[in-house]
Amino acid sequence: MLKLITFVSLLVSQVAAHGWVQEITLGSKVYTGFLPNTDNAQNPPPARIFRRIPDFNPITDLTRIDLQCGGSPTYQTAPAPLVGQIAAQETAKLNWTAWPANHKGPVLTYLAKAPEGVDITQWLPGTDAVWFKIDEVGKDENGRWAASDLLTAASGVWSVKIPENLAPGQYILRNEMLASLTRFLATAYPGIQFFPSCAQIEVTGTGTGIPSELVSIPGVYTPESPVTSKISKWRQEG
Ligand SMILES: [Cu+2]
Repeated sequence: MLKLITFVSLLVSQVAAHGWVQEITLGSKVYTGFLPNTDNAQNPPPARIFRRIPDFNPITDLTRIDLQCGGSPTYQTAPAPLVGQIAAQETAKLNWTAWPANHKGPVLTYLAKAPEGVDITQWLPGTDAVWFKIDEVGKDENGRWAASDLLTAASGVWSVKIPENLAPGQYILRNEMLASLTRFLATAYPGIQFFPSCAQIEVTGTGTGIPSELVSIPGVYTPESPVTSKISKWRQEG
């Protein structure tokens, strides 16, 4: 009987516990996130700098375009109407809603620069190779994972510095939680849950840097990637 109660309560906590970015601070400026539960109930939804998401459910199919900025087969994301402002070498602080302790994995952050002459409020990258990673945190020396241990220790705020030599322009800032659930420790694809969140930002400064190696999303992860196959091994090794 005790086992049954524990199982049921775990189910309940999982349903309640996925999340989204509820607020972002760019330098010293604060912007509300896209809040799926309330924003989707309004028509039109409130204007945000974040691309819309349907709910708090994860992406697990790595071939779906929804891996880029969220979405589902019946609800596609879209460019957002607003753009946040941040200077190169300032820090973006992404405030996630409470993250479940059993959803452990790395946290990654990518940027994609809107092509010259294209307004980011109209831009959908599709499967073009436009993304580069600016931050990745896995497991620290004490065995604490970025998600959820380090995130929770930082009160749900994930901080990422915008590279100091980054060329100015409009970018999609894509912050992503990966989770392998303790109780569903998978050994094959699909097993990892992906939670991407995309904010539109205007980076200012005098930098000139743009990486030459760019990846596509979807595309960067495959079922054979270390993070998506042999998941229990990944969890052990970090
Ligand atoms: Cu989950």
